[in-house]
Amino acid sequence: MLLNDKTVIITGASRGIGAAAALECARQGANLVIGYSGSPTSKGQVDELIQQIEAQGRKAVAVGAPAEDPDTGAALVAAAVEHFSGVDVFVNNAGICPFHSFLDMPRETYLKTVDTNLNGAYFAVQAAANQMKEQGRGGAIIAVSSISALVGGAMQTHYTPTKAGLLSLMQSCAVALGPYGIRCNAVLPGTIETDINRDDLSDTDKRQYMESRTPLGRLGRPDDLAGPIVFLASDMARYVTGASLLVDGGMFVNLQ
Ligand code: NAD
Ligand code: RM4
Repeated sequence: MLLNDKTVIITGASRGIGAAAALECARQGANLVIGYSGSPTSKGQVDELIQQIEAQGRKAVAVGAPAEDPDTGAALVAAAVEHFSGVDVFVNNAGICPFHSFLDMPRETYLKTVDTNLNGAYFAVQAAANQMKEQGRGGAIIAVSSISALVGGAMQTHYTPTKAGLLSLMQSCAVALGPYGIRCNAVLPGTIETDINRDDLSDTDKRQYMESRTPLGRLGRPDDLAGPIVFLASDMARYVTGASLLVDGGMFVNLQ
């Protein structure tokens, strides 16, 4: 039990990487605050996830609040305080990637992507950090960044800067929050099959290219991220801060 009786907040945890991480945190003994967009579809998925968490003998509450709202972080923290008396781990996972070409990128698509992936995250991390500082027992903050923080994509010019921004945010927050014992790290997933890239990977040529670039021979699954996130959240990583962990089956280093 790496997270016994810890309280973990995860944003965008209705499905995909966030849901897989939430379930593994529960298996490791944590109680969960599940952030989700507030849409009816997400609510149904969250209800199922909560049942799975409760089947592990742990507790979970859901907070429907959009990631782009600067007040969402405070709402998530308030739920953690109300139900579990505080927060030990904050995982910023919510994100969107509406694939689109650069020269005709709609202004709204760009702004929505930056607001959801980065601007909301900034205020959520700030809210979690203030609560952790007040509690005085340290904490762990993890951002789900991306391999796309390090490399570009013609259809991701709105998205990759948000992922680089999250990585940079964790580096600066590691410096700002180290004195309070709050560790800040990033995970950088490669290509993980989820709803975010379902359309993109329905192009067979693109999918085969992504697979062939991956030395471990397959695309990722959401639960491939669960172990790395739990590790960074746990005391096993007590001297790890400001770090970034690629979880990409080797895709990044595969040049030739
Ligand atoms: P996903 O689409 O399955 O999950 C995204 C989650 O974010 C969902 O729960 C969704 O409801 C939530 N979300 C979306 N908009 C939201 C909003 N406005 N407010 C609150 N929640 C919102 O995809 P995923 O792959 O699990 O993505 C999770 C994170 O992982 C994202 O930040 C994504 O950028 C990152 N990531 C994914 C991959 C990949 O290949 N799948 C690679 C690198 C990084
Ligand atoms: C990731 C990476 C993946 C893509 C997802 C949407 O950061 O670029 O290849 O499928 O984003």
